[in-house]
Amino acid sequence: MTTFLAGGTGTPKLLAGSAGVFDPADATVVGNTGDDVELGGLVVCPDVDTVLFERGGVLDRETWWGIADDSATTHDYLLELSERAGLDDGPRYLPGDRQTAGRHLADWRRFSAASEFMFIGDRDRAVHALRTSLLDEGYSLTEVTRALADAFGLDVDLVPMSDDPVASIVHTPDGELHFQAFWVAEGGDPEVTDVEFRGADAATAAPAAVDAIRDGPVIVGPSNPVTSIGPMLALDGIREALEETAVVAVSPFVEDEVFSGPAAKLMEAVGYEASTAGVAEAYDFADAFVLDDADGTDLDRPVVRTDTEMAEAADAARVARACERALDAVADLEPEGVA
Ligand code: FO1
Repeated sequence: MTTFLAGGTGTPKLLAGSAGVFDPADATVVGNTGDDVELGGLVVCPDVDTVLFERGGVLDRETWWGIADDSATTHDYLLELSERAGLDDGPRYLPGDRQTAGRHLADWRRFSAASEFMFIGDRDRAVHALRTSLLDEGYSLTEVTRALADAFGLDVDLVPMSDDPVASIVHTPDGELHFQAFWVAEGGDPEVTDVEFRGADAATAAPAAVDAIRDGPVIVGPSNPVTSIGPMLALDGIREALEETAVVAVSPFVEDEVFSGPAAKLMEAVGYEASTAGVAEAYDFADAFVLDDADGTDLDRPVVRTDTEMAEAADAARVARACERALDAVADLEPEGVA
């Protein structure tokens, strides 16, 4: 068994080329759900869907989200109708009293379809409609995700981190923004003072996610430590499970340079240095790290170095092999007789 913690593009890119190193049939992928939204009544799970679409062979590899060559008929018509109705001022949050008055899984992340601020392709929207209807039929997000995984012929077991709502809320000097409003609508520009995982205290980690982490070993790909992995760590039981299993983490930084995305700004906002050293502090449960060849950070745990930039599947295979070597280094540290 190997368990991957996935969010954003880092871990999905690693997964895309790791089949020759880690057997997909023995792999579980735990997807972040902190950046999920309910948009126009449909539950959208971006991080789960990137894995779903990548492993299902339909991912748009230009963006690493959404379905390749998807049409935009509904999205474009929604924007046209919104404009004609004078409703083109999105993102339009549902009113405060509606944020917790509908589908429980969508608490604190509800947006109107008026002035739809995220691009949702037509096929992508069908996935969200099916997911939402199955949730409304009473299935858990874990069950629904596995049903979608069957529909896309996935070779890995894909499960969400929780069946309960956890909303990543970015605090700025001008107020709160849901992560998607911060990232998609505001382009990640606002100053960030804090990041909150709303609902995490009351949420339960999905049993399938905790079991997979306990079974281990675990690979944390080069995902954003704050908004991709942070929501998982905020759930009771996940950090404890990680502490008890062999964990290798790939740094999304080369010293203090991040490959892509808002990780640096978000790390600083929650009190970590925006660097590999900061990642090692945030991941105190990690037993070994994979760092870039150009990253000279001195860590207190075993390190395997390689070129960690992943443009092609061959790059991902190289990083996956480095993860395998890092896991071997962890096994060498284990006392005799301990698995
Ligand atoms: N990212 C964008 O930058 N713009 C979009 O319009 C957008 C739409 C979108 C729709 C579905 C989906 O699953 C992901 C989407 N993303 C979009 C990506 C998403 O904002 C983030 O990259 C992830 O949440 C970060 O992990």
